[in-house]
Amino acid sequence: MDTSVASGLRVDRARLLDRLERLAQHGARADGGVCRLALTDADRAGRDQVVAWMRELGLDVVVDAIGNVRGTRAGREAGPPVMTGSHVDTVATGGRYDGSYGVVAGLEVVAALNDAGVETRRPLCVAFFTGEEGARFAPDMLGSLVYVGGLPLEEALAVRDAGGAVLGDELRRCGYAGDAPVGAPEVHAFVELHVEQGPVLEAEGVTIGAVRNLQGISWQEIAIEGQANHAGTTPMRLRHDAGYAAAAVAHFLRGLTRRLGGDQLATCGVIDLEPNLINVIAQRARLTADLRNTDEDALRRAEAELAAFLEQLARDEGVTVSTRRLARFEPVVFDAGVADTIARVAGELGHSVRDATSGAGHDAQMLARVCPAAMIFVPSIGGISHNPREDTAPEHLAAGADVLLHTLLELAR
Ligand code: HGY
Ligand code: MN
Ligand code: MN
Repeated sequence: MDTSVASGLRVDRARLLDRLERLAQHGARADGGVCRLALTDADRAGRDQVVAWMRELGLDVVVDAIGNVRGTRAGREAGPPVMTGSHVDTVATGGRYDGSYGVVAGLEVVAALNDAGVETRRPLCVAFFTGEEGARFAPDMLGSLVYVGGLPLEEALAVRDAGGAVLGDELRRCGYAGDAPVGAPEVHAFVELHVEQGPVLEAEGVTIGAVRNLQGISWQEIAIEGQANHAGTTPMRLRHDAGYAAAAVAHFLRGLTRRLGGDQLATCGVIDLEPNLINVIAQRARLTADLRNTDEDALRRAEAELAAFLEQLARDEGVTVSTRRLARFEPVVFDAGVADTIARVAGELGHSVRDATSGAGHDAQMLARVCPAAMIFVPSIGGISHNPREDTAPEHLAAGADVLLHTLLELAR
């Protein structure tokens, strides 16, 4: 059967958009965004919805011991599948496309092949991975990291969230503590479709990004212990102010990026103070540092400079500072052959395409450890993501799904 781009085989845009809309109802926020933190009831509801669609499409559904879910469509031959997928969990103030789009588009590819009666040589698999965001249980990309054997299962199951809940308990509570083993999967190739979450494609008026690399990520939690005291009676020279120290770290990080330049990024996304009262010098602070760079040596330098600053701050302010690593992934270069296929297919479909670098972490970076992997990006309106305003034009959502369809067909031949 002719399944080439010229055959006219395409996804069904209306069905794609309808499933995206229906998935966004699970964990819907009043502002139009989505909150499906990993292994909460909303995440379970989203998972259940996707599994129901997998079953409707005739996929063989498998849940593994960390809650990753794989729906497989048989090929003419058995053997390692061509896999696509992403994640169903979101940050607390998420949009409706981060993660969801890659999973729903994977299902749409299956639906289009079913409608057209196309049988592929290799099996096709659509997956979603547990806790990609890392916003509740760190590190990010946790499920796919365990899937490829990068984090021991028992260690992952023992991870606690900020409230002390244990990942393994939440997995069981949600009914996704599966039987399938994790560790050394056989995957022929992996392609993840994702919104860019940045401004580049839109700024250049380009529809498709063939993602060839992904920057390194360093997450750490910083705990500062000072001395609570009266804001009105304590002379400045006698203070050990955890609130000031936390603010000094955030200010240092911004200066660090200016000083290092290049691709260095730094974010202080969490700053919690105790007792967090207007007239009490803060006893303690818990904050986070998210450092990213496409260059591993530069990222290590940024980490070293932050460590040196924290030591100096502790001495100067008379506070104690401790750090805990939450995630550390080196930059990843994706498979050139798969990225070339994505670029070529996009061109054949008549879409503008450019090479892209991912600023965000993705499950594809973990699958790249065990098989040839790459990603497809479509534009984010205003470059906005991790924000309820996240949005992408319907024609771009359909274009990305068509590129995914024909890329997977090429890899599954
Ligand atoms: O943090 C990230 O880059 C991804 O959204 N988990
Ligand atoms: Mn994502
Ligand atoms: Mn995300």
